[in-house]
Amino acid sequence: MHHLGSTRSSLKHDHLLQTPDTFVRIPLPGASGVDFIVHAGPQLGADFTQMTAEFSAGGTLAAAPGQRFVYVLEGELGLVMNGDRHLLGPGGFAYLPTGTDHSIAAVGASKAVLIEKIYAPIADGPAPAVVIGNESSVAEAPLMGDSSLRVRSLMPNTDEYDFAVNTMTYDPGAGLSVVEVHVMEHGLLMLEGGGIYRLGDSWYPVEAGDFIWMAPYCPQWFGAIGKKPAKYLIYKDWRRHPLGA
Ligand code: UGY
Ligand code: MN
Repeated sequence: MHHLGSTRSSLKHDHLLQTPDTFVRIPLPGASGVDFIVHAGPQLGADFTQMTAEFSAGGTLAAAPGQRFVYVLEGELGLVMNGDRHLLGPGGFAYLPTGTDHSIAAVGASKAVLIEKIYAPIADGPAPAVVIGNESSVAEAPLMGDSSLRVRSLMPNTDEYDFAVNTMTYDPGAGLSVVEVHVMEHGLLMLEGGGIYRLGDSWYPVEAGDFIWMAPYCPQWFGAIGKKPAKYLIYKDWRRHPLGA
């Protein structure tokens, strides 16, 4: 069914809402047994790439073009590094700095968020290190004192890291306390529940499975609607001077 050409997907100069009915799967060089949905990249105006990687059993990724962050949505990925094998199940994540010698292979059919970014070094700054974890063991913090809106920071918040990846969980009825307008861009995947997202001058109903890109300074607000919490995974560039100095 083609719904006569209608979709909730919308592309505007400062944001993209991409809903699953419009996802197109492509192969990428060097990967095998993996379909990629490219949500954001330089073609969109983004300074990072965010993809969903859909693995068949045994599927493998190619080497990363820069830093790589992987977050498992479904199934299980085997990450091999320095002779050690780490099994990442749902909620498992890994941050691999540029040049980290590693391989990633799916144990069975699996799905993961893949975020890649060219590193922005700071003069004489320390180098970032590998991070491996599971979201379930990261403590939640209320956003600006609001316990109905909880944030988990998956990346260390120190100068060596030039991006952040957080999950945000909203109880039904909870919302951002302000319309944010900020220099950082965002890549966002709705993981659970739904609500209304304001992006620029548009208000959209959103639900689990939707992807959103927000350009720098895109006005943004979210309110959760429904009987269960809404949750999303959100990327932002972080801790870098806007002049790149
Ligand atoms: O981290 C953030 O900027 C986050 N509060 N933005 C958002 O949820 N749209
Ligand atoms: Mn924001």
